[in-house]
Amino acid sequence: ITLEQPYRTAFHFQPPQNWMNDPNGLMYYNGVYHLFYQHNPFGPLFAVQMYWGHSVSHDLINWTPLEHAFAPTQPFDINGCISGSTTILPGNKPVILYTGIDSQNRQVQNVAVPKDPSDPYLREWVRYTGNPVINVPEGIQPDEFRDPTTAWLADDGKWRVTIGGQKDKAGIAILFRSEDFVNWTRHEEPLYEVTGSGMWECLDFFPVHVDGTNGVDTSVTNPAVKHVLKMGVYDYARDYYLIGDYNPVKEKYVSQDELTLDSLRYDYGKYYASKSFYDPVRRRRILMAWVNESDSDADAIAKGWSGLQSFPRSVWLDQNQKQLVQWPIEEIEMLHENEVSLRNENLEDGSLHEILGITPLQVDVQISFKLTNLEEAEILDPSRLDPQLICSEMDASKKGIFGPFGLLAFASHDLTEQTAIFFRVFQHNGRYIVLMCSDQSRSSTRKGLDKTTYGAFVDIDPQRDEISLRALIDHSIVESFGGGGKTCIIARVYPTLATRDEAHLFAFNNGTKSVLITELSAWSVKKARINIDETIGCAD
Ligand code: DQQ
Repeated sequence: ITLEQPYRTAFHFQPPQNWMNDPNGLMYYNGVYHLFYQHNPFGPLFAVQMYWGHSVSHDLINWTPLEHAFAPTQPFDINGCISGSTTILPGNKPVILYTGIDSQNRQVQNVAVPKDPSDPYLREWVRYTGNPVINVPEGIQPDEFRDPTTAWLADDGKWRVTIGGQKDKAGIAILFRSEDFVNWTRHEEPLYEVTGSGMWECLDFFPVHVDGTNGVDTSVTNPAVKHVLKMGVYDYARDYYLIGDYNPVKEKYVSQDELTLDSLRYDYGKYYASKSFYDPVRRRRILMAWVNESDSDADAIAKGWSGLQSFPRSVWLDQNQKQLVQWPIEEIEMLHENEVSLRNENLEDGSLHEILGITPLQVDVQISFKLTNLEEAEILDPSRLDPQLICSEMDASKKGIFGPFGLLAFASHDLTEQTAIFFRVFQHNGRYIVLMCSDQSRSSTRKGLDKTTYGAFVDIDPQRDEISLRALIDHSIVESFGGGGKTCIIARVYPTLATRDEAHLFAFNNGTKSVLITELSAWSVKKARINIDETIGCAD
């Protein structure tokens, strides 16, 4: 039997079947990239008793599925092998530190090492018999202590690791130290804490160069780096991050800005439980995250699967040192074909330009716009500054002056179905401000889907800079990068009309002022070999 699977992806990672959530233990080891992930092998819905799925790759594009790395079988993880990270110890020795839910439902931290370090794929992992290596600290609830980061080594020769938790409604990054990776001592003070922010999970803590796009290995601390602390804020299911300075002697992290609901996020759409790792081959830091479904449990059961990983992104500090920049890893070019391009085309009010010659459901598209006479731009209503709210109220159908302009993805020929990724430019406090939206309100004729529209500002100056958008479109996901990766938005969509040969991709302008497309390039993206399992194929 061939199953109809219109929403399975061509180049976004997903397991052969069933439920997947967080990426775990990302690493590069002896020529191979490893991705572990939270997996429920028994069905397409979340289950507490998680397994660690495991796939390997030579290029971060094609992935080979292996046996599970961990199943919940030991007293220290019998109720679930939940999230964790890898650290490469001196002598090129990988070790996993992960959270187990023990027989008394406590979240404890366990270590595991490869059974045979010379196995190129590190198929089997041995859990240390002395686990757990870290028990729930005093004053922390037993179910609020999880997801150890990759550890870092300080000049005193001791490893540090931070683990998320909460204390009296404050989110905390609890800090531990160890000389041998087995005996860990808690540092009295957390690395960082924020009153009232609730439980933090899936922390990530890493250095970024103050200058340039190269990544930095996790243990590096020197004046040429800043440190990023990322927290998964459980109450909002959002990954927020801070930029600041880490002092390993004082054992304190000092952030440039405070954490609020308006703080920086890697992605303003569906994107959670992210994790980064340093890739020594191309000297970059790579970021991946869990992208949840927007359809229902019943739909997941019908599909037989749930959850994607975001396409791997390189991440670095913006020149202004105030935010990060993310960009799809260059390996995507291996999958490019049928390049089409266009230069200097004016888009008048109400115009649509169809991008032909590509496969609209598997495409990588980049477009840049130039605007002139900006002084005619609308004034932003100072009482409505929430970008997501502006995007939902002023959706792609609402005409403005500069904008909405951008792309219509997953579009049916009559535009009944369309996912609009677009910009608007406003005047605000004597300057120009660029808003980026991903409007899912017309993405499908189906009911019962989460069609929330997302939005965020893009920190560019439209007087000086062109406004660029890149979108990775893949059957039921669109990852959008505004301003060269300064603002990112992932959305999940489930079109019913815009499928197979019926889908279209357009550039559009629905603002009264015309905008100039300075450059457009688009490529069809070939199907990657991801966890190919012949029991569940696409109909084609
Ligand atoms: N998912 C894991 C936890 C983590 C949560 C359980 C975040 O370790 O805190 O599957 O999505």
